[in-house]
Amino acid sequence: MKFPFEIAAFDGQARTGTLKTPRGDIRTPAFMPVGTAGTVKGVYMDQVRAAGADIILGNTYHLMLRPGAERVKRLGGLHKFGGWDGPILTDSGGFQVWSLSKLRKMSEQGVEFQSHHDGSKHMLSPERSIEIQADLLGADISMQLDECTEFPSPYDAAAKSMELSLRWGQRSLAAFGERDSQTLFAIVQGSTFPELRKMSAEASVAEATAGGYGGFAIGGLAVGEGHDAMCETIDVTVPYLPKDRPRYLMGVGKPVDLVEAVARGVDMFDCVIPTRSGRHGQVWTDAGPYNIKRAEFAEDQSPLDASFNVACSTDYSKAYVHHLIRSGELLGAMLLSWHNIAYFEDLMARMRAAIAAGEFEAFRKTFHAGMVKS
Ligand code: PRF
Repeated sequence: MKFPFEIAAFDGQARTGTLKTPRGDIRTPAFMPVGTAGTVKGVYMDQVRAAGADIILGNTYHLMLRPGAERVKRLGGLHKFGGWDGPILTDSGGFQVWSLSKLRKMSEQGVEFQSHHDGSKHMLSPERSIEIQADLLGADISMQLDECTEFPSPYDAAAKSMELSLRWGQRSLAAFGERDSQTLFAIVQGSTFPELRKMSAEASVAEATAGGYGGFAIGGLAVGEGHDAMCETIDVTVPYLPKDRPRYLMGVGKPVDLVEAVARGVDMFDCVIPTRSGRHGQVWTDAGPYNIKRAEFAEDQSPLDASFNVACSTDYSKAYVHHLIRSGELLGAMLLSWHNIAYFEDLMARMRAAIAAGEFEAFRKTFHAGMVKS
């Protein structure tokens, strides 16, 4: 089914609304914390929820290898297994094979790869990816299997790769069929070539099989092209996507990327930055990130971020978190992951409010003016 998507307000290209799912509403623009292996690393699910996340992401690739998709199914599905009763979006696996598995063989059929854990051999086809996501894990939103085109790629190679993703999209749709309470998103590819992005988007939108896609993702970005080329590619893709369906920019990004993509009409994001950079001591703020390991914080008794009404940000001093991270203590990684997720979710909430008030341009300017580094 296509989940109802109610857009409450537009401000320029930016829009705010609600994607309604049987497991709860997703307020857009939305940031989805990444729960790769059934856990948002280092953060309790109730903290994720309290930080303002409506939906989290899970990964086919990781879960099929460990603990195994059939096992997750036997244990009641991913929601029950991981203790998250809100919506879950799963990525289809191709991108993680591309970025994590050294040995992979692409064919029309799918992608054959060796596990990065133990070298065991596996096959991921569009049909198997849908079976894992929708039937075994029980994802609310499944993604078509795609090929993330390498950057840079010559035009012909990017065209071939995009066309393969289109064929895999058709097979993903056919395998998905009609479902009462789950939906499937397409992924637009085409590297940074405007004509390829147009072709990919138009062909995915035209796909009428089984009612078509419930949403449209922009894949193949944040792979080395840089912020400006990413923004230009979003600009040439969005006009070919339906206004009344959610748009999801995959694997993005830094706060400045989120603000600029929202300005261009993107509704959903996911990224490991809040948790991954938190584990390395980075603290995200409106002025950009700073590293708590720096010597100047060794005796700084001020809280991580006094402007935030979240315990991790107000109840622990910079000096304490500096000590925890320098000592490799688990709690340091946990507190910063939690703070960073709260920061990203708060940024989305401020963008939603600014769009609703017709003040997004003012917000965007203030945001850029305050950003001293990123
Ligand atoms: N495809 C899929 N997942 C992704 C990407 C993609 O292109 C990206 C690109 N940044 C992140 N995650 N399936």
